[in-house]
Amino acid sequence: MFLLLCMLIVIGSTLSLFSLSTTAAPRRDWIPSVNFGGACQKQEVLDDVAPTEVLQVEPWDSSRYVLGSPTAKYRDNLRNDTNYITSWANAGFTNQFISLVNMIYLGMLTDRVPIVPPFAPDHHITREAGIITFGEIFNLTHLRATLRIPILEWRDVKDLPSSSALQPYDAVEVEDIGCWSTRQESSNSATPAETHIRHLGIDPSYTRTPGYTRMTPGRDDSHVIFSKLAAVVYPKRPYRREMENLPLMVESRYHQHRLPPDPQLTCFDILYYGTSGAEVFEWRFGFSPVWNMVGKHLLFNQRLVERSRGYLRRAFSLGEHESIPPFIAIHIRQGDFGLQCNLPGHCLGSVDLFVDAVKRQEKQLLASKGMVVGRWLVSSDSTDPKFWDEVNALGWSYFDHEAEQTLEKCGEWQTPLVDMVAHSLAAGFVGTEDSTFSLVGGRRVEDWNNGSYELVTQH
Ligand SMILES: Nc1nc2c(ncn2[C@@H]2O[C@H](COP(=O)(O)OP(=O)(O)O)[C@@H](O)[C@H]2O)c(=O)[nH]1
Ligand SMILES: *[C@@H]1O[C@H](CO)[C@@H](O)[C@H](O)[C@H]1NC(C)=O
Ligand SMILES: *[C@@H]1O[C@H](CO)[C@@H](O)[C@H](O)[C@H]1NC(C)=O
Ligand SMILES: *[C@@H]1O[C@H](CO)[C@@H](O)[C@H](O)[C@H]1NC(C)=O
Repeated sequence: MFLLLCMLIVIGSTLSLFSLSTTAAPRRDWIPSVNFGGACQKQEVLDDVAPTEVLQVEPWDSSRYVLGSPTAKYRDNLRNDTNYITSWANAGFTNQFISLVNMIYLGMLTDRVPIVPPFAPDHHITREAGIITFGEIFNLTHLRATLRIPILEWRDVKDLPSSSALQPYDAVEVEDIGCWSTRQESSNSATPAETHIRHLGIDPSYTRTPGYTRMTPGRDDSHVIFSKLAAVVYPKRPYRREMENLPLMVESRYHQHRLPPDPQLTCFDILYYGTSGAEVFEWRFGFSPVWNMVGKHLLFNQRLVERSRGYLRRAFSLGEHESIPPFIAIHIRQGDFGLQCNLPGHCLGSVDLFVDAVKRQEKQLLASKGMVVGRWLVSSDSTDPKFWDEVNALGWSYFDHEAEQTLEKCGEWQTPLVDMVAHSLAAGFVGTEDSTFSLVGGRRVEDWNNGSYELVTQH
């Protein structure tokens, strides 16, 4: 972002329109003071313009990084002095979340302004659910101010159907673009992300990221290393090893064009498998740079938090204004995990498997904070009545989404969101091994509530 700040300084000192907060503003110390005498003093005076005379525009104010209101073609709204990054995503909500947060992180490494797409239906959510934008769920104002970088959404750039559109997949303008695919070498197609691409109105051709960006050389590795991707897509003097004559991987689906990767708007099919290079699926570990630097600063919008507090009060039979006592959230991932018994931890187990872990969390909260837990909230994607009977038998609470009519009133995306936001309010958390829905819930409890979490392996 350094270059962009400098640009603002120049504008600021000529028009006196913008001022930067003192910590962000580089002083023009590099201008040699010898032989300039009075000129340098004049510069100092300019730098110290009284705050009342200037309009405060933070450098991360994202409206500065598009030319104006959303346009029919995204390309007509990009600034010719700015570089951008975007990606699509696939699978369930949390898988998409991880992909998009990984993309924002790669934007930070490459001085590129992230353009965040909405969540779009794939597994778990039907096409009819339509899209839901990132900023409707997460507080981007807070994220921009915390990271001190601009972050755009696609809806800021291109005129797109809104979240309430019933068929948001027919963009008026379909634009050609060359993108990168992180797909492993044994596959000849990019990750489809069909609903994203249809919604955004883009028709990408793909070039596979160079072999050296992989965690493990070989044909079957999907994991790509952030710093190596950054070296390849950095706007100035990118690293060119293995870059010359990279073959096109797949031509575009609609127009059959064969564009090489776009230098100004770098785009990836997905970045779910991004890693610093230390480990695969790095969000599992305390050191995860993406979680620590970006993910944990993505707070839910206040309206969603208030809504989940309401659900908690009703589930715990509390009055409307009663405060919610410390509780343990328990996420039991079922659904398609039951169809994947060959994968470790993916067979469905009984609710009893979670009892010991819950007891350990209670003990720890008592020992470390003297906190006595008297409420438990279970959430799951299970639709099996026997499962919910077992939960009842343990005296644990759950949201009655049927009685609340969450789906009917709020739409398909909101049922998991109500549950997810409730998880983030817990004092302790027990989830399911290998579920990212659980993992990210646990990490929020750890970092936002100073709690702890444990993931249970189902067998
Ligand atoms: N409402 C609700 N939906 C869930 C729950 N657990 C899983 N799901 C659904 O299943 C999806 C799982 O996909 P994802 O979020 O990527 O997490 P993962 O597959 O568990 O790693 C979620 O996004 C939800 O749509 C739950 O406790 N409550
Ligand atoms: C960049 O855009 C500005 C106005 O938006 C224009 O004045 C300038 O000529 C453009 N520069 C190039 C290199 O196209
Ligand atoms: C977003 O965060 C900002 C600053 O942290 C806060 O003032 C604002 O109320 C939040 N907005 C929402 C919708 O939660
Ligand atoms: C966080 O919890 C630990 C115990 O688990 C406690 O010792 C510490 O004081 C807590 N920190 C804060 C800021 O509350």
